[in-house]
Amino acid sequence: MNTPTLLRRTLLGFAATTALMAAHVPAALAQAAAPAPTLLRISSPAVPDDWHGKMWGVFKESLNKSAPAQYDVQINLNGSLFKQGTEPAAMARGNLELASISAFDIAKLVPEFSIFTAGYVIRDPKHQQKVFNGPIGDELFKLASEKMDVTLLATAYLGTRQLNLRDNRKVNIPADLKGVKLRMPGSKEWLFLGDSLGATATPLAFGEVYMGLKTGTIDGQDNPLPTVRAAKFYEVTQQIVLTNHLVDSLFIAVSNKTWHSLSATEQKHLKAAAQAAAKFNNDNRIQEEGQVLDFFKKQGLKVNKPDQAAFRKAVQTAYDTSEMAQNWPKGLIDRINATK
Ligand code: KDO
Repeated sequence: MNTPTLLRRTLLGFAATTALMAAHVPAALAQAAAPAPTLLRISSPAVPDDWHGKMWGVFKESLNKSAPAQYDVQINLNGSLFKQGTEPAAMARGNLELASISAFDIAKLVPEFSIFTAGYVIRDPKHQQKVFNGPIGDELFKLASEKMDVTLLATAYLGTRQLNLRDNRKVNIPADLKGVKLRMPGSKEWLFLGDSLGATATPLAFGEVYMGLKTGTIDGQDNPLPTVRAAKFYEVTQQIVLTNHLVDSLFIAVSNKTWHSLSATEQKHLKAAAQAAAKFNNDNRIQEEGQVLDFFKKQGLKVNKPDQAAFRKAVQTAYDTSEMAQNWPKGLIDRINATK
């Protein structure tokens, strides 16, 4: 082959390669231009079998439908990403986008919110939804946004807390709990609740409760009954005492950094997903609470109905005379009671 032929072939080859590249450039560019999905990291101490663990699957599904491929939703249960109670700090630092946080978590930074950590304030799940989805919720959620930099998107019913004890002691009134080491989550508001029931409140993280009950480092714990089932506490306890002492809430919260980075439509999708998740949790939990006592009885647990009025009186007296109550906005307790 003489040199001009070689040159011509080389030039032809170069032209072909350039044309091939040009044909692929728009596709490559389009790929590079597609925005990366927004990362939504979720952390919860819930066990996967509990409704407020499963509700995050509903959240993810809802977003996949309303905004396909727009979000990378990462669900971390069992406290595997952040320890129970540390979620608000993680959100503030920008390490976490979403969590379900309790009134107790909020009360640490928003003392007005501690009214919802008090026993026998919220009457039942319906009352809870009315309170938080109305003007009281609006006012207090605004405070949470200002003081914690999170937006509360929906209120999930965690269930009504009951006592669950290792032994079969007779418990009718608060005095019967004297000296009982009752595990509570580790904050002063939780410990106050445990003490107000007449027990000796002992702090312990949720993930350590099963072993604590098994080995006897604690005498009992309090949680809603679906959680007693899902976390298998019934395997290491002998008795349920139906005190109904706290109609408990979890608020689906998103960090304001994430919330304010979203368009109005995106915010609408996120809120709808949180509300669908809460509804799924609430419906299933209420239904389970209506049935689960039979399950415990079949497992050999005693179910004891104590003098609830005596517990209510002791708990309400403790709160009314507490320092905490001084932070409650004037007239709020009456407004909560009047919410129908
Ligand atoms: C618990 O530790 O007893 C508690 O019920 C407290 C709640 O606020 C919430 O953190 C819950 O645990 C976890 O989600 C595990 O169910």
